[in-house]
Amino acid sequence: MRLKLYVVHGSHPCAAVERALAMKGLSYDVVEWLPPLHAPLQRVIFGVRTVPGLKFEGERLTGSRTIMRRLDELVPDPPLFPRDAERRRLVEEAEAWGEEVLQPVARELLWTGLRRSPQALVSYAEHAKIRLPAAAIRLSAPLIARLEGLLNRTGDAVARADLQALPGQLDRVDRWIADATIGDLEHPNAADLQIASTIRLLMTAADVLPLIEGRPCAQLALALFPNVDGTLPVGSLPRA
Ligand SMILES: N[C@@H](CCC(=O)N[C@@H](CS)C(=O)NCC(=O)O)C(=O)O
Repeated sequence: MRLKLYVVHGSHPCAAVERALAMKGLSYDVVEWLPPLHAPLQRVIFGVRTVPGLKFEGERLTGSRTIMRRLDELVPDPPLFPRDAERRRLVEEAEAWGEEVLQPVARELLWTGLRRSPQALVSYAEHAKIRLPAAAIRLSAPLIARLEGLLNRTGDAVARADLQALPGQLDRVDRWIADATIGDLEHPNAADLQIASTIRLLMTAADVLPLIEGRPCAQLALALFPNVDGTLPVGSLPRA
């Protein structure tokens, strides 16, 4: 079976799906888009504008949660969802929250910060497959950050609200680690991947890092996603 994964370098839901593919031992080809061009291209191929997208044997799937479920059907071991019904319910609840509530926070904060510090975009492209000269990224960064800000409906007011809400959201994640809904490093589940990929990306923002470091969720994020490109310098985000 030949799988083709459509991604944007640095996208956290793409990182979550790539980790799931690796856990399942599935090999796959990667098609990497340049943001924000991925939006129209994904729309043509998949009918929706977001990454990740997965194509294989006539199937076209988008959405990290949909893809995780299909991967679990294709290769049941190791499972991404517990087999016990009650445990599965708890993991699905955490996963849904991770996708719907926490995942957008990373996009909103980073694109807001990158509007103030567009040159930092070079660091987020460090290990991208599409090798663009740093000078070209620097030149296009202000426009990309502006377009992505619009696409993600973000700006200073959104970022301020996100920063205010984040400590409470991280407390919630730490409680899930404490009650073992997530946090089993030997057997990460879909909620681990969904939540930890977002927290890891948030940790690249120097204004956000102090809210996260030292917490159990920081350890989880670093363990599951040790290598993530990018550094958003201090002062890129408005104060909460
Ligand atoms: N929540 C969905 C959507 C993911 C998503 O929004 N991906 C971003 C990149 S991190 C994207 O494709 N944004 C482009 C857009 O909103 O048009 C998922 O987990 O698959």
